[in-house]
Amino acid sequence: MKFIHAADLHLDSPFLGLQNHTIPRDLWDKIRNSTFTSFERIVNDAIEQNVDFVLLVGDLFDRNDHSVHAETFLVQQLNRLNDHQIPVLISFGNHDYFSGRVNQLGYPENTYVFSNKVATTTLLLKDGQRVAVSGFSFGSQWIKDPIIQDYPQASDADWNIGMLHGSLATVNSPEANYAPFNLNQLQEKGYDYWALGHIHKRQSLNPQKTINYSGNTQGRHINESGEKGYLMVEAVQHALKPKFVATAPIIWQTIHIEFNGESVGELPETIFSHLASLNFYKLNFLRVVLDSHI
Ligand SMILES: [Mn+2]
Repeated sequence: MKFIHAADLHLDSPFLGLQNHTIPRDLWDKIRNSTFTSFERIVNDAIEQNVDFVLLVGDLFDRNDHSVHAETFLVQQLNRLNDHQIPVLISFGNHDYFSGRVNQLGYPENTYVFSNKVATTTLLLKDGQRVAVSGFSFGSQWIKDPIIQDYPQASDADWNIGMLHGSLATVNSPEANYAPFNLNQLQEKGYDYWALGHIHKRQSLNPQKTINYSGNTQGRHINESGEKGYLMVEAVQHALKPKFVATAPIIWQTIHIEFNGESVGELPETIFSHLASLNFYKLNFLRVVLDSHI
């Protein structure tokens, strides 16, 4: 059994921070397409690797008023997965909260969208195994209630998975607005895997790496640095093991360069020779910080 855990696609993100810069048209097109490109690569991998299902854990869209472009694109990609009979489970998050009727979305039949109440859907895999997936969609921008309490205990399915867009939170922190939970509450459910969304930095919350944020699929500014993509989660005996796969076409990162008494005129050479030595293999947006050791 293997599946894709992705979250925070933020399709059609406007990259507002770059809007006031003079950027050549073809480069700007690459930037504006990057959230789409990353997701298309995820779907390519799902098909090539013949995964059992795909989980999309919230913030598929950057804004609640989904652009026509983003909505059309999502349907196209869901249709590609539908053509290969790969189920897709979607729970909307705080950026794309949804309180309408899920059957009005017009998604293909492989796609299951969680409503605003916690529910469990059971997938029957080709090898006969049953996978119970529990989740919910945000119905408004903020959810202060600890909705984790509504998740059921693990069932007798072969695998139990939770999808949850939200954050670890202490009471009264700003993050308490996003379906707050604590680690114990997740662990007490007895699930084999928690697919989390909302936090854009990829991370595991437990040493077994079965409670994970996949991070977003394309960084949108310098504070969302490094490789971005999805987690390929695979069954190894009776444990689920995640492996990160990079799909973002653009990487943001901060580079520190030391300078040692060069004149201003010599600095460009110091900077460019350092950057050349890094052998970039994809498009990088860099913040260069000069560190003085004088
Ligand atoms: Mn997000």
